[in-house]
Amino acid sequence: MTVSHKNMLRDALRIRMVEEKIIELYPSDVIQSPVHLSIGQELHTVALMSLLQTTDRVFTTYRSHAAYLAKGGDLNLMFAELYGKQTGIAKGKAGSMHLCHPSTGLMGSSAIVGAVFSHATGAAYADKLKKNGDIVLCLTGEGATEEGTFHECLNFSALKQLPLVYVIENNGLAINIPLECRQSYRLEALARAYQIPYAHIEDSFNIDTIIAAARPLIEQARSASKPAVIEIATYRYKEHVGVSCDHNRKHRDASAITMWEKRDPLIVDRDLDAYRDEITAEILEAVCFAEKSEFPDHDELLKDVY
Ligand SMILES: Cc1ncc(C[n+]2csc(CCOP(=O)(O)OP(=O)(O)O)c2C)c(N)n1
Repeated sequence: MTVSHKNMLRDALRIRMVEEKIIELYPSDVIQSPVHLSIGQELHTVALMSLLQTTDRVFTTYRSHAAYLAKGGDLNLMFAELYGKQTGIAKGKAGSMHLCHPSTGLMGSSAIVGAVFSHATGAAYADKLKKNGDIVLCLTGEGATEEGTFHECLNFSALKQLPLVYVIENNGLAINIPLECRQSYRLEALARAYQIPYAHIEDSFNIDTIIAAARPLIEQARSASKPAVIEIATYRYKEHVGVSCDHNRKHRDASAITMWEKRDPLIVDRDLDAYRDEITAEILEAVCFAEKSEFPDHDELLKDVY
């Protein structure tokens, strides 16, 4: 295993452990925000972000913890935001669903399904006009591709040849509705209809496969200003929103999680245990920072709000 593979696994484990801490804290109500956990979906996010530069910009959804941390977002500011504190990344106004960290390129996340397609497409258009060599990555679930804005953005980004990669995390569920009840199209055919290059990543736990599929499209977005669609088959371990499991409900097969967990490097690779103490210490420091921080004053309520 290469050093960079080890670093990616470590970074993915860090995201997993941050969310495990959120699960532990959640029943105490100190976290003042709904949470949509990425557990199961961390490794491909880290691998994709490793192909970006700091000035490349990322837009994502309410399921934002993995992208925020993988793009370099500050952990203290994230926990303070989840706690609703003044020191949070958005002074406690954003919560988990709207994390952002512009200085490292995480421009925004949105609870409105599909909204970030147009934000990302606009940002990529700006990059193209400025000729700054940066690219934009837009990370959403497959359910969001059912929104009309996705189709408009594909058309616009193909027409203007924007430096933009749409990454679609296909976890097979939108809340609790399975894919086969929702979509009449295949994403590949849709991308090809707009003459946009497409790659499918079948194994979201295999760093080599992810990098091999994504690198050419990301490089092409940068060097030749071309849009791309990357679809990743993945699995969300927890319920849509909240910290519990939903495998006891009817909408998914309870045996599937065992299949994913058996192959999950963050569970089966015991070498990663070497990183746990150091990550735990970092997380405890961030929680402590959040706990010691003040809540915003009442007169902050309408500041920075448009
Ligand atoms: C415009 C809009 N419609 C509906 C919703 C309610 N909603 C929230 S999440 C979600 C499912 C999205 O699924 P997907 O895009 O696959 O992402 P995942 O949650 O699986 O990451 C829906 C329908 C919303 N937030 N915004």
